[in-house]
Amino acid sequence: MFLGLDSSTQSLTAIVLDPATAGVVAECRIGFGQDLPQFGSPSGFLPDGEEGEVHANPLMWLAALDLLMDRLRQVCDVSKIKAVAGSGQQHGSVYLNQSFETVIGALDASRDLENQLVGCFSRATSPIWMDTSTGQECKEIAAAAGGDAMVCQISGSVAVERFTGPQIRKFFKRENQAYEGTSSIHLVGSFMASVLVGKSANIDFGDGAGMNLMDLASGDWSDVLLDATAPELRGKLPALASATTVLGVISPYFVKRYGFDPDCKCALFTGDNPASLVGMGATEPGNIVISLGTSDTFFAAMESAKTDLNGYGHVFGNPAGGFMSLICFRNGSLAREALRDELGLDWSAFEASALAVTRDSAGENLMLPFYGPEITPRFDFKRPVVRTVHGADGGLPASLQVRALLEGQFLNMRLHSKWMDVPVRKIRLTGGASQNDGIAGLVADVFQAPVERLVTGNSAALGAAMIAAASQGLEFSTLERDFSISSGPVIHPDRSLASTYERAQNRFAELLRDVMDAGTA
Ligand code: XUL
Repeated sequence: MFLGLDSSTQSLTAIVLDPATAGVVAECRIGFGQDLPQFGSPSGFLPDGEEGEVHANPLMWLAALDLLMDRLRQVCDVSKIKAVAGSGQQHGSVYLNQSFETVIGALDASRDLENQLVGCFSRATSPIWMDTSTGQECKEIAAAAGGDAMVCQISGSVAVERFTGPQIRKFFKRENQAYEGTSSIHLVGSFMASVLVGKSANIDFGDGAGMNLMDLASGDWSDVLLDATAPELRGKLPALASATTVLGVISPYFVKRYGFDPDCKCALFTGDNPASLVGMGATEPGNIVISLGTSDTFFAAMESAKTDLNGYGHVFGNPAGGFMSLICFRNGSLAREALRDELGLDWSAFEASALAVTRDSAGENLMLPFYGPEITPRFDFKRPVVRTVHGADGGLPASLQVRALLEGQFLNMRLHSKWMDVPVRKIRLTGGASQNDGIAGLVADVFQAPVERLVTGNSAALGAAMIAAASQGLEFSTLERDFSISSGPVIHPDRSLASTYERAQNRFAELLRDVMDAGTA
């Protein structure tokens, strides 16, 4: 059996799979808000950060790991697990002092992780991907490295607020002594992997590419970017390696405390999006994944590393080899929930309106679907901008507002994914809102491509379990055939709407340009 862990924004999830029966044996989830209320993070992060800061308490992730393992051993025989791998919310960073390696190398199985590691942090909290506080540092890094295009060419992304390099630079500038007292900087995923294996883990190419520090071409840290970010940085970063690298066997802590086999192997943790690419069966170019989550993401395997000169898209390592692209939209569920609340609907009524809309209103009413700052496109939106068929703002019945919002989200995705230049042969849709047939149908129509949904609810944890299996010699193609299974019939696009959505996309692009040029929303 193989275990995949997904340490995401709001929860820690485990999936155990058995390739012999092509089945998922167990699934467990710890919700940070619900199961660990003592950390004061109802949505997985510390509320009320100033100036766009969004941090989380890394001790919460450790408490979740203990709790999860305890639940897991009650629902499955963990001694049969041959290998573990994982995924973590991308970009988030954990700052550790020199005691970290000693402590994780000698954990006492009678005491919990939180209490043993509490003294290992040189920074008490971890900035996560939702943090937008490093605009100034992004500018400084770009200037020092020779401009945005250079940063993008080396690392696959322009300097981005939530990426780890700009976050590290801010820490270096604002808390210089604490930076100097930092022996190692891990990503959320490589931090969890380190604890599991009892020594400092490598960062994989998938997650490493989300830092603005990795040279995509060489697969090593880039000296230009390291120098542009903070002094002495190379010495604080773990080495890079591919996701299927075996780090060693699981730490005796997990053997003694939870009953793991002492020979259970640990592979690396990758980012949640690269892991999801695997779980969604999309490691080969042609299958596009759209994930409708807290943030919406659009990602796909790529033939070669192509970069987005507009600076919105990113290139990461594909855990199965080669590259993947990713575009992240901040106003995902955030916006769907905001409109739902504004209209006073519950989810089922919201989804029913998405389902109920008639096709003759397709693409008619435009909405820039942003309730707050967006990263794709990067703009400080305050509220959605609506243009009805009559040109005026608002006044639309609820169902048409829901349709305009969803169409707006998918038109925005279509517009900002053009640079990838990958054929959209099939879309695999995942995440909370994907189960709704109306929403899935809209995706098919807007992109004019067939849409499939998979049986799994957590593609990142599933992908991580598949990476664990691949680290032991199983083929990704076999794993994808057996585990990335479609949950129902393919939803085909209405081909008669092709030109409607072509036009809608152009009008959407124009409206976006007008609003952004005017500088207010
Ligand atoms: C990707 C991104 C998010 C996080 C959290 O760039 O910021 O998708 O990985 O899921």
